[in-house]
Amino acid sequence: VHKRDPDTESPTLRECFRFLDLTSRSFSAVIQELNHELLVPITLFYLVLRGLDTIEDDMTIPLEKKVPMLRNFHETIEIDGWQFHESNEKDGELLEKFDVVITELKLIKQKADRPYYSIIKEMTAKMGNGMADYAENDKLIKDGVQTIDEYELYCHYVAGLVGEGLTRLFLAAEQANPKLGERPDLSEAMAQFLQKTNVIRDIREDWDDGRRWYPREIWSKHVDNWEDLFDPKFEEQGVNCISEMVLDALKHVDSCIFYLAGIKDQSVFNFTAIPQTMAIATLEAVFRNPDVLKKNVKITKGDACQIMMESTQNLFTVCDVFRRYVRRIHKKNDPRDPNYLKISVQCAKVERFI
Ligand code: PS7
Ligand code: MN
Ligand code: MN
Ligand code: MN
Ligand code: MN
Ligand code: MN
Repeated sequence: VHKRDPDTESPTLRECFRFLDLTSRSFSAVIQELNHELLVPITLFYLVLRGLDTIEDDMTIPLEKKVPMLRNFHETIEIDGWQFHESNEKDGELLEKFDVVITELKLIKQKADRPYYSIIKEMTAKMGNGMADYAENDKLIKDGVQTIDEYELYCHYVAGLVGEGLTRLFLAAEQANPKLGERPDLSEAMAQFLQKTNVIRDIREDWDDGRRWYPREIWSKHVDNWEDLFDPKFEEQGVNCISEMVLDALKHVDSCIFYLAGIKDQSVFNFTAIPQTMAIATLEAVFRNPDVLKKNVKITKGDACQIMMESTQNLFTVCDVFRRYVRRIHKKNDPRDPNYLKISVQCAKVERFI
């Protein structure tokens, strides 16, 4: 049962939900199940950031044009009727009809007595500037992300800020424990875990687009040249590199569980828990899997369905999912992997903790 009520929705809002379905592989269903208070603000937050990401991802927009577009996007969302017809990305249609999002944003700015609009605008400004820094950086050194710190800063811009914004929306709606407001590190961990999983899984797709987010500090321990990761001759090194990236992502798991303990509303719990459990299952699917270096690896429909059911109950059932997939990673761990011991210790820690 959707919490939406298409009969009373304005045509522009209905169009926004159509765009949500069109542009979101993983978030559309969980967003549409959100409670009445947060449904529209979070839908609009998603569409604004999806628009921004479509600009970031479009490698056909020259940097001289892309960088100011990213930096100004929080102002652009206030221009009545604004549209963009020059994107070659798969989600380009959203930008072509972006005026409908702007119309609905204006309505929540006026209607809501809560600061939803200003949270969306502030997070958009920060994310756009962060994306622009990395886009420019790439031009200067043309060599991708260097250190783990740099990698985590990028994940902060494109996901940590989403986590901060979402937590502020939940708090403004009084649907999360106010203590979460005093623990920005927990929101950040939730976001780092999702973004790192996305980066690990998308290695091939991103590289085919001419981008790389794995930090040199990690991949250079396994191969001399980035391209070698995709050479079948170096398959074992590639798999070991992915292992080290997975190990790095697993350090956020404990904090994610703490965060979820602070959510009051069931629909917000489902919305925050499902992406996390899908992420741990994705990490298991990519772990020691050479296919990641060739194509996009996905979890099976059956697994996704089971995870969905377990993630819409309570924290105990969510912990069961985490424990199950961490056990599988632990079992798949290979003594020939240079990080064998560290991975084993990290898995054991999570298995005990949760
Ligand atoms: C507002 C729900 C809940 C504390 C578009 C949700 C792309 C992984 O680019 O689409 O296709 O590979 O697979 C989402 C923390 C952000 C982080 C970030 C906004 C959770 C623009 C998700 C979604 C914080 C930058 C989408 C970070 O993956 O990526 C809303 C708490 C957008 C969240 C991007 C990535 C999200 C991402 P792609 P995907
Ligand atoms: Mn992007
Ligand atoms: Mn993207
Ligand atoms: Mn057009
Ligand atoms: Mn990606
Ligand atoms: Mn994707």
